[in-house]
Amino acid sequence: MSRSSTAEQFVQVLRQAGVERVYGIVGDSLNPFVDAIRRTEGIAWVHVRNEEAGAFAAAAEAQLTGRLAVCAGSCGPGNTHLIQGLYDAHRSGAPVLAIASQIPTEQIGTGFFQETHPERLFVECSGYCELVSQPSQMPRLARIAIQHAIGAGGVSVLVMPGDVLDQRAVHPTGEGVLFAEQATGVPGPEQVAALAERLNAARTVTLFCGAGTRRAHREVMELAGRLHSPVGHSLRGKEWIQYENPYDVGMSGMLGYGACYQAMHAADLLLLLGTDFPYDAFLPQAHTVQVDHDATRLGRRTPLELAVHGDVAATLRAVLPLVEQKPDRSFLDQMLREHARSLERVVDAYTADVEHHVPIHPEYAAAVLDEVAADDAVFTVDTGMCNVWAARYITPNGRRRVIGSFVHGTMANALPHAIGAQLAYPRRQVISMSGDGGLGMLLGELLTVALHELPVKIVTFDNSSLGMVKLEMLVDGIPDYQTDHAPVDYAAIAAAAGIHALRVEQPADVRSALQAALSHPGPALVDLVTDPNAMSIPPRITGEQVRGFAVAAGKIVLTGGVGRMLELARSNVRNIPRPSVVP
Ligand SMILES: Cc1ncc(C[n+]2csc(CCOP(=O)(O)OP(=O)(O)O)c2C)c(N)n1
Repeated sequence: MSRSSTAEQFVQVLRQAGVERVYGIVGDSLNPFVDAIRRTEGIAWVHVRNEEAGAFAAAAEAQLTGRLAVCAGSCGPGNTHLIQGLYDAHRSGAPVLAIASQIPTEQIGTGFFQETHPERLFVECSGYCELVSQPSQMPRLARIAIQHAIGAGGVSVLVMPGDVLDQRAVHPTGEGVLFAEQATGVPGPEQVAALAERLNAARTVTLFCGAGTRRAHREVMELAGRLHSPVGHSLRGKEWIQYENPYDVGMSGMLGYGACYQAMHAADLLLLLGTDFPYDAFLPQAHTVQVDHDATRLGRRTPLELAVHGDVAATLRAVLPLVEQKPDRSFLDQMLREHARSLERVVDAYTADVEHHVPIHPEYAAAVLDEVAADDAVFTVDTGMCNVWAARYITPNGRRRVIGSFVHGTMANALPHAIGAQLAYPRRQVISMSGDGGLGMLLGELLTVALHELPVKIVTFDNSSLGMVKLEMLVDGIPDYQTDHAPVDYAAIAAAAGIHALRVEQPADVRSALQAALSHPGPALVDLVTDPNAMSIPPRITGEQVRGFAVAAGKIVLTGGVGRMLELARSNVRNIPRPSVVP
C-alpha cells in the first residue's frame, strides 16, 4: 500500500480533530499542504486577504466554539503577518493551531530568500512552537501541538518546511485519541472552609466577575442572594453575568460605568471570581479574596487575604452549603441606587435626545443596534470606542455573544473575527461593530466577506477619527494631534466590492438602515457617519485627569477656534461625572 505524503497525513490528523477549514493565503512552501486540503473531504481552504485576518478568524472561531481552529501562513512574510492575530488568540486562550511553512530544509541558516525562524518568532504568542524537520516526527508532533492548544488553551505553531510536507509519510496515521474534556477543578475542603469563613465574617461583600464566570451564572446569583452582594463585572465578564442579575452594579475599568468601582472599594470584602482584570489601579488593593481556575493568576493584580484555586462554578457549589444568609441588605440597596443614579447621568444622558443630533451620536446608534439585533446575535467589536459602545449598549441575555480583542487590544479585529464567527455559525446573525480606523486597517477583508458570500453585517462607526486616542490625548492634557482625517465613504467602497451597503448621515435613518442590513440575506455594510466628539468619560477619573481635560481644552481653544470646543463641550457636558469624582 502506498503511503500518503506528510502533508496528507497531517490533514488527516486535522480532520480527526474535527477541523473543517484552514484560513490563510496559499504560497510556495505551503502548497503541498494546500493541495492536500484540496484532495481531502470535509476540510476547506478559506482564502483571506491578509494572514493576520486568518489568525483573527481562527481566534474567533476557537473562542466561540471552544474547538480547535486553524490558520496558515507561507514562509517569511506569510508567517510574520500571522503574528497580530496569534497574539490575540493566545492571550484570549483560544485553541488555535498555526501552520507556519518554512523554506527548504537544506537552506535554513543560509540567509535564503524569505528566511525567518518561525520557532523563534512565535515563541511569545504561543504555548507550543516546534519545527518539523523530518516526516518521521509526524503524525506525533501534529497531535502534540493540537493537544497543547486545546489542553492549555492557546496557540500552537508547527513550523513545516515545504520539502518535508512533500515527502512520503513514514509512520501510519493511526487514530490517536485527543481532546479530552477539561476536568473541573474543585478546591480542597480546607480552602472551601476558609472561603466560607471569610464570606461569613465580612459584613459586606462585593463580587467582581470575569470571563471565568462562564457557566457560573446560577451559582454567582445564589451566592449574591445569600450575601446581599453587589455584583460587578469586567468587560469580558459582562456577557456571562450581567443578564438576569438583580445585583448588577456595572463594569469597572477605563471603559466602565455605574457603581462597580464604588462597590468594590466600599465593601468589607471583595471576591474576585474568574477574572484577571488587568487595571490594578481600579482594585482596592486590600480585603480581597480571589478564585480562579488558573493558579498562576492568583494574586498577580492585588494582594490577597485568601487565594482559592478552582473552577468558579464548582468552587461556589462547594462553598454555598457553608455560607450563611446575611440579614442586612442596606449596602446592596445603597449600591443599586448609586448605580441607577450614575447610569441616568452617564449613560442615558447621551441617548435621551440625540435622535436629531447630526452627526449621528454613536451611543444613539449603538442603542438602536442593540434593539434591532437578534437575540442570539454574535457581536464582534473593534478596539477603540466600539468597545465602549458595546460595553454600554449591547444587552447580554445569555444567548448573544460579544467578543473582541479584549486582552491583546489590537485594532482591526472586528471584521476578521466576524469572518471566523460567521463560518463557525452560518445561520447566526454576526455583526461586526467596526471603527473606521479598524475597518481601514484590514479593509481587504471586505473582499473576503464578498468572495465567500458571508452574510456578515458590518456596522461602521465612521467618525473620521481615531476616537479612542483622541480621548486619551485630551485626558492626558495634550491637544489631539493626528487623530482626525478626511471622511471616507466606506459604503461606496463596500458597494464596489459587491457588498450591499448604505451610508447613513441622518439619525432618523439609523433604525431603518440597520434593519434593512440585518434582514439582507447576504453581506451588508452600514456606514454610520458619527460624531467624532462623542466621547465617554470613565466613571472614576482622577482630579489630575479632569485637570488634564481642562488643559487640553484650553489648548484647543487657543489653536483651533471655539467652534470645535463648543461641539466638544456640548457632546461631553452631560457625561462628566458629578463632583464626587473630583477631589
Ligand atoms: C494595531 C493597533 N494600532 C494602534 C492602536 C492604538 N489605538 C487604540 S484605539 C485606536 C483608535 C481606533 O480608531 P477607530 O477604529 O477609528 O475607532 P474609534 O475609537 O474612533 O471609534 C488606536 C489608534 C491599537 N490598539 N492597535
